[in-house]
Amino acid sequence: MQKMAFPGRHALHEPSHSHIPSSYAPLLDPATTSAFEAPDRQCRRRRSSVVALPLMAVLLVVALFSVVALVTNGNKPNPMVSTPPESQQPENMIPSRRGETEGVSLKSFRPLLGAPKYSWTKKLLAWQKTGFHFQPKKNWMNDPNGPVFYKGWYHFFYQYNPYGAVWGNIAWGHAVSRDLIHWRHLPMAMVPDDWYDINGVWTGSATILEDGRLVMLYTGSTNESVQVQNLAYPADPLDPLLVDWVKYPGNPVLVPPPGIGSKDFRDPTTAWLTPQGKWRFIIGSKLNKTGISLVYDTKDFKTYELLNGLLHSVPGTGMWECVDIFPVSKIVENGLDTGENGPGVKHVVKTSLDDDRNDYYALGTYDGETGKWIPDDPINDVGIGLRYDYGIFYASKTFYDQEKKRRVLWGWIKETDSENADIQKGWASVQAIPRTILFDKKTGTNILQWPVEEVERLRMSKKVFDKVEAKPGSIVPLHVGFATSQLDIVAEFEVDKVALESINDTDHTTYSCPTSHGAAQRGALGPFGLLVHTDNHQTEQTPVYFYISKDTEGNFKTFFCADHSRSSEAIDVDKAIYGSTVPVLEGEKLSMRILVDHSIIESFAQGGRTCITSRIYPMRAVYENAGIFLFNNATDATITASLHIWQMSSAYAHS
Ligand code: DQQ
Repeated sequence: MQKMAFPGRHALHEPSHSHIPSSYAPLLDPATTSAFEAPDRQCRRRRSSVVALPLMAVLLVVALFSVVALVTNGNKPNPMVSTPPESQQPENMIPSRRGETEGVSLKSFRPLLGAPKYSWTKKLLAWQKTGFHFQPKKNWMNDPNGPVFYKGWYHFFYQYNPYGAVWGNIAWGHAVSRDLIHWRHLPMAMVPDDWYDINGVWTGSATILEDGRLVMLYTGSTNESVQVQNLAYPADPLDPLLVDWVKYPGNPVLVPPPGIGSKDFRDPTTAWLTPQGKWRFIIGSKLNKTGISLVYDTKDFKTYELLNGLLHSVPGTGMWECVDIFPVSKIVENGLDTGENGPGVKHVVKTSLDDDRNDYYALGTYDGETGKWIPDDPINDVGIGLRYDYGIFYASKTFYDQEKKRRVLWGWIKETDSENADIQKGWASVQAIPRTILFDKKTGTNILQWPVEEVERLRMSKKVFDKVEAKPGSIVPLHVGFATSQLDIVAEFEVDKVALESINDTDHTTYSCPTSHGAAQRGALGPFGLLVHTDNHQTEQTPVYFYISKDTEGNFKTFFCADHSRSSEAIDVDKAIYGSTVPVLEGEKLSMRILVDHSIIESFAQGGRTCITSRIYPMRAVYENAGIFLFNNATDATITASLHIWQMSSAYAHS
C-alpha cells in the first residue's frame, strides 16, 4: 500500500486541487500499484467510540412500554390477542451511541432504558442467522458499498468492523458472486490505515470507465474526523476477483467545500458521463436543517469542479447520507445505465435521512445541462414522501448490472435488539436480498422493487393452497409439510365483494400502520394476511397484512403493514408496527410476496409498490415450533386466499 506523507492540518481547508500534485502517476497505471497488506496486519489503530448517555427515568420507560395495548372491537372473536410475555428481570441498559460523535447516524439500536433484558441461549441466537441473505461470517456490517459487475463477477463491498459486532474500525469487507445469491468471502478490500481514512473507510461507489477500468470513490474520516473523499482502484485490473486495492497516493481528492460542515460531507455516488465528456457524481450534505446534494464534475478523478447550485435540496430533512440518483425507463422493461436520459426517462433521487434513519426516494426529471433535478410531486419530495421500504432498511445503494441490463438495489438491515445480544451472538446486521428496480408504468407515481430473479433458484418443495376461505375473526393454519424458517411465499387475496360494497366510511382518515394497534386492531375490511414465525398458540407471531379503509364517497385506501409487537416475548427488542399505503388499481387483486429467512422477513405488496423489511427475534416461534397461518381479523369481510409456498434452500457462502 502506498502511503502519503501526513499533510499539515491546513491542507484540509484548501481547495482540493491545491494539494494534489500534477506529477502523480496516471490513474490506474499498474506501475503505481503495490501489494496489499494482509488484512490481519491492517486496521491496527482502533478507537473507542463509547459515549455514555445520561440516565433516563425508568418510570417514563415503563409508561412507554405500556402504550403497546391490544385493542379489540365488536363481539366477534379477536384471534390476535395473545398471552402476555413471561416476566423478565428488569435491568438498566445504557447502550453506547455509536456513530453519532463521529458524524454519522446512530449505529446501535437503543432499547428503552430500564427495559428488562432477555438472556438469549446459543440455540436461539444460532436460529437468527440467515440461510440465503448476505452476511459476513462474523462481526459488524453496515452500508452496502461499491456494488458492481466486473469481468463475470458481482462484487459486493460493505462497511465492516473486523474486530467485533458493534460499529467502529470501519473497513471495507468484500465478497464476490456469480448470481448475487451465492457469495464467496474475500479479504478486506480497504482498511483504515492512512491519515485521510484512519477513522473509517466509509461509504463509496464504483464507476466503470469507458475503457472498462474501475475506480472507487469513498468517504474517509480523517485523523481529525473530517469527512473527505478518496480514490481507490484495483491493483490488478485483470484480476476478475479484484482482491487487491490501491488507495490513490494523492488522497484526499476532495475536502468539504466552504460553508459545508467538516462532518457533513459523505458518500459519493457512482459517476456518469455527461454529454460534455465529464464524469459527474453527487455527495450528500446539509445546510442547517436543509438536506442537500452537491454535484461534482471531473475528467480524471483527481481534480474536481463543484457545480454552481445543488442537484436538489429539501428543507427540514437534515443530513442526507448515501444519496443516489439513477434513471428509470417509462418505456422499456429493463434498467438503465446511470448516465442515460431522454424523453422516455425519469430519474429517481434517493436519500438516507440521518435524522430518522429511513431511505426516501422521489421520481422526477434530471436536467443534464444545469445539473438539477425537479420532483414530479413536490408534496412527496425526497425525504418527505415515499420510502424504499417501510421497515428496517437503510443506507441503500443501486448499481447498473450491465450483464442483465437491470438496476439492482442493495440495502442494509440493521439489528433492532440490544447491543449485548449482538456481542453475544458475534455478528450484527444482514443485507436485504438485492432487488431489481423498475418504474411502475401502471401508476406512474412509484417504483417497483422485486427480489432478483436468481433467488427463485433456491426454491425447493412447494405447497399450493387454492382459495382458502377465512371468515371474519379466524385463523387458518397452513400445513406446508416442511420447515418454515426459509420460505418464499406468493399470496393473492380476494375480499368479499358484498362487504366491500356495503361498508361505508371505515377509518379513512385515521388509520396508519405505525400508529394503529397492529393486527389486533379490527376494522370492517381488515386486517387480513399471514402470520409468519408463529407458534401453535400464536403467543409469538409476526403478522404481515393488508388493511382496507373506505371513505363516504366509496374511495378505498389500502395499507400494507408488518406488526412486530408480538414477534418476540423478549422485551429488549424493537416492537414497532411498520408499513404504509399501497396503490391498488381497478381490477387488481391484492397480492403479497414474502421472503422468510430466519430472523429476516422481506415483504412486497402489489408487485413491489410498497415493501417492508422485518428484523425479528422470536424465542418461542423458532425451529420446529414455527408455523405459518392465514388470518382474517376483519369484523365484516370474508377473505379468500390462494398461496404458493416454497421451502428455500440455503445459499452457502464459500470461504
Ligand atoms: N455509514 C457510513 C457513512 C454513511 C453511514 C459510515 C450511513 O459513510 O453516511 O459507516 O449508515
